[in-house]
Amino acid sequence: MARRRLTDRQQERIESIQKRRRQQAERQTIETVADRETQEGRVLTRHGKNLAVMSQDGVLHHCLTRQNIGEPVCGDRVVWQPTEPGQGVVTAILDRVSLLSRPTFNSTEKPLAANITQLVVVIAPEPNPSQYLLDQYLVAAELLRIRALIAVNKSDLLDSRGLAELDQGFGHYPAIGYPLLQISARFERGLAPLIRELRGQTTILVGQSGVGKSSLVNALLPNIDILVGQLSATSGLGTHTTSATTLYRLPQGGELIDSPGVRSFRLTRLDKAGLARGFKEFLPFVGRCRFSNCGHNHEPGCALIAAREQGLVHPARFANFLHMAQQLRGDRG
Ligand SMILES: Nc1nc2c(ncn2[C@@H]2O[C@H](COP(=O)(O)OP(=O)(O)O)[C@@H](O)[C@H]2O)c(=O)[nH]1
Ligand SMILES: [Mg+2]
Ligand SMILES: [Zn+2]
Repeated sequence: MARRRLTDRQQERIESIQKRRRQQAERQTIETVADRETQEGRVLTRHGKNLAVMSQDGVLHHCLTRQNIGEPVCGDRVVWQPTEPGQGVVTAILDRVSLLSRPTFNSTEKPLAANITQLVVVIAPEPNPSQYLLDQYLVAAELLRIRALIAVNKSDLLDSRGLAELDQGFGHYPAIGYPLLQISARFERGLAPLIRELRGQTTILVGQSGVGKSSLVNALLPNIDILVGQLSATSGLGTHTTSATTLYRLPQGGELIDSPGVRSFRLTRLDKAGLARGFKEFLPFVGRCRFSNCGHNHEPGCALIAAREQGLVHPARFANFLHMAQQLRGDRG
């Protein structure tokens, strides 16, 4: 027993010495470049402390981060300094237009991707699409203040009955401001309008498992294997797996962030008023109820109920709002 414990302690000591040496080496690289000229770059992906940063001339660099500047994530625009060929140190994170986080077990949020400007919610006739899940994604987009559109994949499976069902369930979204594009990733059909919408944007794909997100990424990025290979080859990133959130530049313009982590993200802490802001067609009616603390359930003088009755708010959207509000209350209780 005594010998065993000693061995463990020795092991710990060795590890701590190694760790200190590693940290020292990192500090030295970081400090000796203080006089090098800085440049801007884009974080394409991260593997622990290792970043793949693309310089403005399109070359990949393996970078570490100077301490106390925060945690750069995929999509960040950063200031960095070269150290040796292909390597550098990130010295600052530039202002983010948006930050997508995912909740963790200890109720903190882990930043996943920065500077996303657009969410594409992928639905398909199979698996059966859920309006509720779609509305959750759309609320998330509104709260992040980013654009959102809906891509109906597997349109090759839609017969006239399927088309009628699609229109019945989802035909009201374009009027709210969410374009509905019919595509087929498998047969590469209908992609041109989507590709146009992706230009000039940094887009992330979300949606239920099985709707065809991976197929769509592959259709939009025919050279993805080469890109992943280049990222893996970027020194220090090790074997880059597709499980890491990664930014790809689309050949026709725009950027696509592929992140398994957000494919099923849910809304976190939020109150009812915040939730109402996530339903953007509600805006003209919010704050116009007779009672300032109106629950929009059956109160007299409720402006939202009136809007629904006048056909200004779709009943399904209103029902989903009330149901989501109930879930929020449930979380708190
Ligand atoms: N019929 C049809 N099937 C598709 C299409 N796109 C993807 N699929 C199939 O749907 C299944 C799930 O696709 P996948 O890309 O893995 O979905 P993900 O879970 O959202 O990434 C696979 O069997 C695909 O071949 C499409 O446009 N049409
Ligand atoms: Mg997939
Ligand atoms: Zn009300």
